[in-house]
Amino acid sequence: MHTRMKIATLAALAAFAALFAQVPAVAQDAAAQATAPDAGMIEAVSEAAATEGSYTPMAPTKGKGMPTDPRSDEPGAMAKSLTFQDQYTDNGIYALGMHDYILLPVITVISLFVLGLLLYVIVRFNRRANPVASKTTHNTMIEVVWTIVPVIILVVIAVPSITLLARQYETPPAEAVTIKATGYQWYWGYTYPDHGEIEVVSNMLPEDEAVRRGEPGQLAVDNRMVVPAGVPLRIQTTASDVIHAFAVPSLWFKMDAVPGRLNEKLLTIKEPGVYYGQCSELCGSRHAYMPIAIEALPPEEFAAWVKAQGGSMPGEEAEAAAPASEEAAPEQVALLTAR
Ligand SMILES: [Cu+2]
Repeated sequence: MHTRMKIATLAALAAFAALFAQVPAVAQDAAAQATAPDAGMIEAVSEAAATEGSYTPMAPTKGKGMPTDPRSDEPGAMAKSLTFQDQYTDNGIYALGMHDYILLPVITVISLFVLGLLLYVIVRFNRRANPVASKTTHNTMIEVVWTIVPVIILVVIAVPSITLLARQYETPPAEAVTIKATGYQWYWGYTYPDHGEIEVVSNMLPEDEAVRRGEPGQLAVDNRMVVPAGVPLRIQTTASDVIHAFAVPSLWFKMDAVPGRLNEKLLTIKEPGVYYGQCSELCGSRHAYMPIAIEALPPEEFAAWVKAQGGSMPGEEAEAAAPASEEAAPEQVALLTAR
């Protein structure tokens, strides 16, 4: 039973991979039509953003934080497009290691073993080769082996699997930088409660504009979610209309964004870079056109970006709080006049 399920899983994986390989081409055709009317608006927004501050969007590194096009000329592009993206978080590296060094070998060995058994039975025990069938019904040794071996295999898989599950539920530390991602039909909004309530509205760039900027089509956005690298982030997700999901494959991060609910998860990006993702919950007609682009910057550059957005770093809250004391002034005035 166990081995049959494994084969079924493998077949499903293969079918899924084949399906996945076709998606970009279909999506691109649709995008060309769907995004055309928004082009002017997005252009205007991005130009306004560019003139605001000293921050210049980071150029993405080819093959990092983005899927690989199987049709590209890069060596090994086809193989790379069939598996996971390179990982840039500890959990991602752990999970991908588990996939590459435990799950895939186990699946392969079991599949080949079962295939071998089937071929052996077909050749050795067909009616012609074996006219008088054996009446054997039980073999204690074989029954013990085919019970114990699958148990051992499952335990071998369970240990790293449960470890990974526990790691993914790790609570963000108190000093983590909070960023709240809100899903809208059909774009993302990012707010920074620790940084003077900066709000970033992030819309997909039209295909030709993305290509002009050297970014992957369908994944590039006008305003990215900018975060510090190497620092624990408390990513919160919610939605304003329907359920969306905030997912970035190269960071091993996926979390539902549900209206009326605040989900929270720890994310620590190991190194600076641009990491692309997509909404991963069917959320309506433009579900495919609300990509996510995270730009992880060294902490000093992140602070500069915060300044450019008109926000403040947590240490500078004293300055920001100064005008608030003026609000208290009328009471003081009242006290003074009462004397
Ligand atoms: Cu969505």
